[in-house]
Amino acid sequence: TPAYGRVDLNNCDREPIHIPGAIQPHGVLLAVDPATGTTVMVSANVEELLGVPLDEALGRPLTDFVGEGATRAIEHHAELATAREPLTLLLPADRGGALAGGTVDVGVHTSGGRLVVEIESLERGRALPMSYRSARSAMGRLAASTTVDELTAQLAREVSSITGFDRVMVYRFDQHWNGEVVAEERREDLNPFLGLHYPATDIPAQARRLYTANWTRLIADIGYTPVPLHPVLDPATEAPLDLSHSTLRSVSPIHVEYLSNMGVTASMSVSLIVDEELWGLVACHHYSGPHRPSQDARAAAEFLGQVASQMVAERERSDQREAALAAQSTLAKMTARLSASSDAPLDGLVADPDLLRLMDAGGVALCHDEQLHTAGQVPDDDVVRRIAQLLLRPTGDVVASDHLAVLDPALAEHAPVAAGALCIAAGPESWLLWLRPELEQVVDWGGDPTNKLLAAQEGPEVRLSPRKSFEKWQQVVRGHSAPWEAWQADAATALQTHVNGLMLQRSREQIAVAE
Ligand code: BLA
Repeated sequence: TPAYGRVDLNNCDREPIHIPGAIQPHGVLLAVDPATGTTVMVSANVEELLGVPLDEALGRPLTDFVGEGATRAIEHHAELATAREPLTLLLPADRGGALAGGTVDVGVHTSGGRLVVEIESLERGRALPMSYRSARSAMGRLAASTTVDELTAQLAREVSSITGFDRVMVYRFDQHWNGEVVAEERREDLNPFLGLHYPATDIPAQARRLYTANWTRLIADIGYTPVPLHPVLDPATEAPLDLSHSTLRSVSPIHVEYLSNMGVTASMSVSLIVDEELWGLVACHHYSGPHRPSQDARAAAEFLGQVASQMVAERERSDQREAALAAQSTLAKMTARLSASSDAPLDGLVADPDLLRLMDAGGVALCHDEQLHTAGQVPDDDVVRRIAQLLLRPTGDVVASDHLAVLDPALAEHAPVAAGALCIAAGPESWLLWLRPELEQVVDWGGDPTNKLLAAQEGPEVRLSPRKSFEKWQQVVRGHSAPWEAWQADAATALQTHVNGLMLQRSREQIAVAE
């Protein structure tokens, strides 16, 4: 395993980001031995913030740092199983340090058998505390959404108003952990990121794992100097302190580089967890200097993230239902038109523009009695036949692929029109085949003129940026089409059944006429 802070772009997924040995400077960390109640590790800014010289800060009781009242509150809080919520406490004024006499937010958790106490100042008036009433009305607005898109858009709005970040995005993972910005609330003068895609490497596996356990993280000032822990290893175990659940954890330098290249000056993100898996993140950016919402505001954002997470699964199911219903109604119209038309049914079918729309396809091919009928964007006939041959099952099963080149590398060159396909047999010698172009052709990062401008400003020396990420995403998805949905396979089957019935009926009519 590479050491913390010693990784490059190739092994950054192995950086142990949970043991940075340092925190961000907007707070102070004390690790206490619960057996003795005295400090075993402290952050090096303990004198600056709490007035206790570093060389006298170890082996001392909490009262020496925060006074008796606060110590009692902290010890009581530590005993509660539900100690997620931050404590707000008043520190005594009779000692030095920037926090003396002030109101502070205190987070308490255990790690490696130590009681970890994190203290940061509460900047009054920066953020309004989340009241029960405002939480309830925010939940009501989230619940009023009927689709995933509406839900994520509302979540971005709520988190934006609670935290005051310049840009709040909802970032959603796909099955390969690539991501897309699916909702955005931003300061009006900022360029939109909505609809942009990023490769899985931008949020490496160990970070995703950490974000599944700890749901909120903040970088209050991208330009910060990390404050080391003292000593950096726990004297009892020689192990670094695991900061997975710390709110002050110093973040990966590579990620800080990424954010500063983007012009971000402060950042926060909140995990969205569906069925115990990371579904996405609420990602927040600030561009106008340091930004530190109160612990209360962060906890409220996390709470709304949890509420929204629970609504996502339900909205996803209903989105699927809606899409399936819309497909059924399109199908009904198509089949009605087919039945009513006196043309040969297959000619009528291929000419129907709904045939492409039904499946979100770019091209379609129908083969009957060796005859190929096509519509939309399709490759040459022999390529179409080759794709059908690869996917066709005589059993009539629907077979779909969003990456045809893995079935036959020779198909890679046809990806601009046929990266993915869905195929169904419509009879002994006939089949239907829908084709989709590769995703890369569909999504255009430079579509927004401001992003083009941004790209032009970045010199070649910039190795981490949204534009570079987007290019990497394009490489990752090269040759892939958008995935096919289960309801689309169902629609194909329904259509095939209807067309078969119609063909049978027409051939009976022809026989009857001939007799
Ligand atoms: C973490 N990367 C993150 C996080 C986000 C992103 C949201 C969570 C931390 C936070 O809240 O800031 C990615 N942020 C994005 C993306 C957008 C955004 C895609 O705003 C798009 C708009 N990052 C890289 C590369 C590496 C990398 C190439 O781009 C490694 C080589 C690493 N990203 C990386 C690491 C973390 C991270 C290590 C964890 C940071 C930490 O929590 O310590």
